Amino acid sequence: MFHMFKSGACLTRDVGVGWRSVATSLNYDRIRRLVHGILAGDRGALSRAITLVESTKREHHLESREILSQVLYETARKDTVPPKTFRVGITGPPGAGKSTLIEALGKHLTAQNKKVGVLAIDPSSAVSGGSLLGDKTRMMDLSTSPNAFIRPSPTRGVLGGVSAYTFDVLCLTEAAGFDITLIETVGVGQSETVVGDIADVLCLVVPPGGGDQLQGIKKGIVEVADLVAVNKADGPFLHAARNTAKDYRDALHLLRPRSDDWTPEVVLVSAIENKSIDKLWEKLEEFQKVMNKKGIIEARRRHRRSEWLWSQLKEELITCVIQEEPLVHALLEKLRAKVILGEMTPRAAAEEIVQQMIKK
Ligand SMILES: Nc1nc2c(ncn2[C@@H]2O[C@H](COP(=O)(O)OP(=O)(O)OP(=O)(O)O)[C@@H](O)[C@H]2O)c(=O)[nH]1
Ligand SMILES: [Mg+2]
Repeated sequence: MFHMFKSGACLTRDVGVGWRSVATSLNYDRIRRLVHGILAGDRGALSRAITLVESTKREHHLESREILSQVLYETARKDTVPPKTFRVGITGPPGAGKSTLIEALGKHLTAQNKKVGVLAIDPSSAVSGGSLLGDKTRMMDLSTSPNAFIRPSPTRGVLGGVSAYTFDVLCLTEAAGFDITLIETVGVGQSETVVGDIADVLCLVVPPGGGDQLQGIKKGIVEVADLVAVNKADGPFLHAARNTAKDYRDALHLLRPRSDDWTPEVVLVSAIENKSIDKLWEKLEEFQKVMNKKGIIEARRRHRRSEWLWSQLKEELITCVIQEEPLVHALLEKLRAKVILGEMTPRAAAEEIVQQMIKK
């Protein structure tokens, strides 16, 4: 059932046929051009490669996998410890000003000649079409900078699949030299843990509001935040923003910090008026410095890569083998009925299915 990979011979699957090894004629010229382009920082090549990653066509998927493996080979050779790349997760409730803040922070960084990538993970996009187009227009100024690369990440509707998919895009943007990545996600439900899987630091953006506001924000997000930015600290909102900042400081004070090396802080900012954006970046950089000094960012990345392997393997096995192997699928349906009726334990059913798969 399992085959070795060789260039041009890839593991693939055809619906209803199961796993098989086929010699696929990939467009190696295009692959070579794109890999060179990406490594040289060519944004056009980067965009085209990301389109291949996003494509649902089989040959595009295989090409993107080849591009990624070549790009990773090159970047891994040049990788430094601690990593020079920095992945900043920006989460928070809808309308808190995340996109506006990313634009302000992005402009602050590109003005210093830093290269910034912007990715958006939008768990709602699969259902509603999402607000990604809106985000792109909101980041109009930043998107014209040659030092910025903005790419919304459409999700495939499966939260578990988001991080690995976005991770592929991240590998490409970093290989193209965009060392700082700002990743936006709406802090509802599970998405903040998804961004937590990718980001080195998590910044929670909140709008001004009374105590009720704080209650409305999932406690879980506050627990995993490394920094809280109270946005819209301007005009008529200034007073409320100061109160909100105090509420968060009090709340954070009661929580046990996630790391012994970092105590989360609250920063008052105004993305629209560009106030304290420099201070926010200073704090983020301080986090990076402190964590890198102890090797924590690299250690966390390694741990997560290993975790991803397991979750991807599970996902691949389930979709590729069970769903597309008719016999195993039929067995699954049969045993599922027994499990539902309580005639068989889920564990025994799973074991029997795996035994069948191994025998094939
Ligand atoms: N007064 C004020 N308004 C702001 C500020 N930042 C953002 N806004 C406004 O808040 C609204 C939402 O801003 P966005 O940046 O789209 O917020 P978001 O968190 O990205 O929203 P979603 O992506 O839809 O969750 C817009 O009308 C912004 O103009 C700020 O610093 N001050
Ligand atoms: Mg937004």
